[in-house]
Amino acid sequence: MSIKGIVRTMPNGNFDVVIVGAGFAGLYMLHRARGLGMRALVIEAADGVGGTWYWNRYPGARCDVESLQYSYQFSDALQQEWDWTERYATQDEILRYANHVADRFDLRRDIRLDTRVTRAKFDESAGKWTIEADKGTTLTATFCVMGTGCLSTANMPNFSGLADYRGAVYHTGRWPREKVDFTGKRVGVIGTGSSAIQAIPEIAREVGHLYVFQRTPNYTIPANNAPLDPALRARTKANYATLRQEAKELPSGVYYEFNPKSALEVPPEERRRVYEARWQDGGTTFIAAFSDLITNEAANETAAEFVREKIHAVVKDPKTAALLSPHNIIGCKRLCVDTGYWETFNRPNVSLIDVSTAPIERITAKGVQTGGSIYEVDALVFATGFDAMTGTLNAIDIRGRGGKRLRDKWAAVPHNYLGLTISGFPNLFTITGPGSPSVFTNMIPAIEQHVDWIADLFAHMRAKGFSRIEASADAEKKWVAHVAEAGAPSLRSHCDSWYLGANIEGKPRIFTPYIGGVPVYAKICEDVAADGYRGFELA
Ligand code: N01
Repeated sequence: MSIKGIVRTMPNGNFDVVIVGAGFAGLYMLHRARGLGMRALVIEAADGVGGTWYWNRYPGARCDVESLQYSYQFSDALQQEWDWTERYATQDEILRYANHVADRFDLRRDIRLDTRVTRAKFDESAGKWTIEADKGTTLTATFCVMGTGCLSTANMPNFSGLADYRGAVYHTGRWPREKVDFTGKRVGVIGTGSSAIQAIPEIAREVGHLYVFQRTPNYTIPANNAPLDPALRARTKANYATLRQEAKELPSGVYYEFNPKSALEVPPEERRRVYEARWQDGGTTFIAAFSDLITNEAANETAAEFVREKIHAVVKDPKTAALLSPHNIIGCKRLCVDTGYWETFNRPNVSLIDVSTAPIERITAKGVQTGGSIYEVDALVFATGFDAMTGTLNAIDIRGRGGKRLRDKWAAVPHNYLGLTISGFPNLFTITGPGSPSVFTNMIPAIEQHVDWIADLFAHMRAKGFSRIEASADAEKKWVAHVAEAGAPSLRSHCDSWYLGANIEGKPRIFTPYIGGVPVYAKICEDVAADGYRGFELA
């Protein structure tokens, strides 16, 4: 039966496609599905749209991709009418943008909020997915698309005694809607990743005293954020088509200047000049200062040393500066971007507590116990990251053919084909899923590429009268091997980070995202489609 046929005969509760998540992936997938005349519904756990930008409303939250690039490009009218106000957009502005998109394209009537999907099961005889959510919701759909995000399941370390703690507890990735008032309070922040590095300077300004519990020091580059120059905004808008195309031709999918030279082929003075220029310019472009910073350890060390010197130049207390200085690979973990992070440690109301050798032992009723001391705090902020890439999908009880659970299939390796589909799970799609470039690129264009590929597939299936598609086991096996092979030369695949699941106890260490670059990946996806959806079985 064609998709069109299914639409006509569908009773209530049956859909052509159910989309999980109303972040940027879910919103655009709904728009495209509707454009194909499909009956589509988005289910979202939050009580608003925006996905990651709905949940991560901690103080100082901003995107580390420049606002002029971190936006949809599917509608030129949309990109022309929206005016970003700063170089790096705040969480609040991005959330307003997501809401604007939902209204502008009249998406809300097909989004069910405040409903968490708990189970999705493929019914082989009907060839449909049954999707269950809390509050007794059960839906059926020919296709199920997961737009659940790469960083959406908060990681809460299981500290003993946490239940006895009498203060307030927050996680940066689950920040409350109402303003949290830390004025004059004693606050502890656990973690020094991207979220903490953005939140710490903001929280420090408000509190009586801030304790930062650091297990691993991190690299961060100043954002040099500023109001957006209206002339730059106008110029970008006038040239959007060209700029977007240029970005698609770069491995990272973000247009910034790449230096083709090795860090080791230039004299030290030139190296320093290049690093200084990137430091002054600000942001993650620092890691593109030379071509081999994430492939050659000696080259990487030159960049790492430059940042350590900067830390020592800014942080007045040499002991604190030494403690803040990382000695691992720069760019192994995603490079952080900050506003006033190192300077914050010169404040008299901020203490850095090293928990690398003496880990947090327990949380007591009054605070944090480590190294034989108890740090009494009125509030605790967990900036402890996420069970990335697979955590949210594994939290849903997803069952494919023969009742096989996805969580079991992925127990050792998150097997997938193109990061989009999974053998044994027909008609199921994962937008920016494990095995796709996702977090190594600009997320919104990465989402658009996946959604467009899925929508084109739906159109193809309708044209050919297919209603079922499944990745073959062989194609999947080859893709997983290719993802591993592409990752091998990168220093990122050998050091501890959430890219490998190293931040979650007991999680298998697999380098999950595809690091082969946007142009290579997009070409593979295009070729697969042009080749009659090579590697898939269509019925
Ligand atoms: O999480 P993280 P995040 N005891 O996993 C520490 C994106 N993002 O939310 O390194 C003590 O990076 C942990 O220590 P260690 C971005 O892609 C983007 O900050 O494991 N500490 C680490 O310091 C980013 O990479 C933006 O030793 C513990 C911290 O918690 C990703 O989200 C902004 C601990 C977790 O850092 C995740 O960033 C924010 C324990 N038991 C986030 N457990 C922008 O766009 C964990 N930690 C700018």
